[in-house]
Amino acid sequence: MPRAEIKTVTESQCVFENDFCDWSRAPGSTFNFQRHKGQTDAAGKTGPRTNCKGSDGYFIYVDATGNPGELAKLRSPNFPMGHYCFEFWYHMYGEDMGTLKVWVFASGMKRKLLKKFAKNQGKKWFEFEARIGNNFASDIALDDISITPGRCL
Ligand SMILES: [Ca+2]
Repeated sequence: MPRAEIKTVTESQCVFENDFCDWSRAPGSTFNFQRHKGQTDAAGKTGPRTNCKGSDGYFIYVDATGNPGELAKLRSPNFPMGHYCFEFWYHMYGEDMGTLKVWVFASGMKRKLLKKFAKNQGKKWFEFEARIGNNFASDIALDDISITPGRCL
């Protein structure tokens, strides 16, 4: 499937109620995030029961059942050089929990873990990388991802 062209934007806010907004599957993925609402596991052993506001809205998650070790990567649109406030809600509950990383990329640079990222040259983008654990109790959920210009207040 051809990849859609990645847009350049100055801010992005997504609550996943209707779609994935500007977020897209990144190269190297073996699995997808999916939009969902309500409990992800009937027995309540993994995953959230509600969205991040405690209500019945949508969030996105990787469904660990039957998918051990899969890797789902979700890429933001591009952003011009500058400082941004990057905030998101995440939920990682389950005995076999995998890992969630957030990377920042900038053109002409190697990727860096976001928390260690300090300066950049040129446009940049962000990527979530969710690796499912060894068993079903490894759902990883995200919601309300916000990237806005300037520093976080
Ligand atoms: Ca939501």
